[in-house]
Amino acid sequence: IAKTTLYENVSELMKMQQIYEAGIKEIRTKLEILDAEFKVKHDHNPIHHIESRLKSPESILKKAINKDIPVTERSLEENIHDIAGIRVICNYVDDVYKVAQLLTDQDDIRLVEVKDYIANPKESGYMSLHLVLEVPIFLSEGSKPIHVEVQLRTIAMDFWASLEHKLKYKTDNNVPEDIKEELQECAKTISKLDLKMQNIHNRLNKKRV
Ligand code: 0O2
Repeated sequence: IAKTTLYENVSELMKMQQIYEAGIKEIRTKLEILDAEFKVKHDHNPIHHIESRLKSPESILKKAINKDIPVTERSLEENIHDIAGIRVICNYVDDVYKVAQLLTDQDDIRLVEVKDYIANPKESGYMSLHLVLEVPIFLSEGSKPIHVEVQLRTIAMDFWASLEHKLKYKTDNNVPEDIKEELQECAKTISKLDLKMQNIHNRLNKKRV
């Protein structure tokens, strides 16, 4: 892209960012309300913590160029689903699915896409539940539906993903084959650990009832 066009695109993208920031706030508030309600009803917080990030104009453009997506507002909005990204770190595996269900059941949310990398982990070993949600943002000129990507995972899955991400970055994405295999093994161990912790939680909960 020519330098001037690039500049115009970046300033257009910066305007879009304010709307996507609003999308993050909407979903974050919904999650916080669900978590608080769950605590009162079931004496358990399903969410450990929430992280969010807005994709920078530079990364949006980079992704658009890599994927051959035309750099227009409409096409970026239709094809890049993770401009607004929220990561929900849950305590237990069941919490991941419960929070996803309660969120997608809400009247103003439309589920656009689900990728269940917990049921079907990625080749790397990566596990998370990815949702693309459509949520309306109410602006002065009316409402505008936007996409927000929500990644839900347990603390254990997050521990693996964060470290693996850093390791990949350190090696410029050229992780040696034997280390890749070890990382896959670690992911399997983590998955077993998650199920064990879930089981302990369920047994203790039953005892209290
Ligand atoms: P960042 O910095 O986290 O945003 P696309 O999103 O269109 O590029 P795809 O295949 O549709 O590609 O998306 P996918 O794989 O469903 O989800 C992509 C995001 O999931 C990544 O975002 C990571 O956050 C996470 N992810 C996917 N695979 C792995 C993995 O093997 N290891 C780790 N640690 N994270 C993974 P970005 O944009 O790559 O990065």
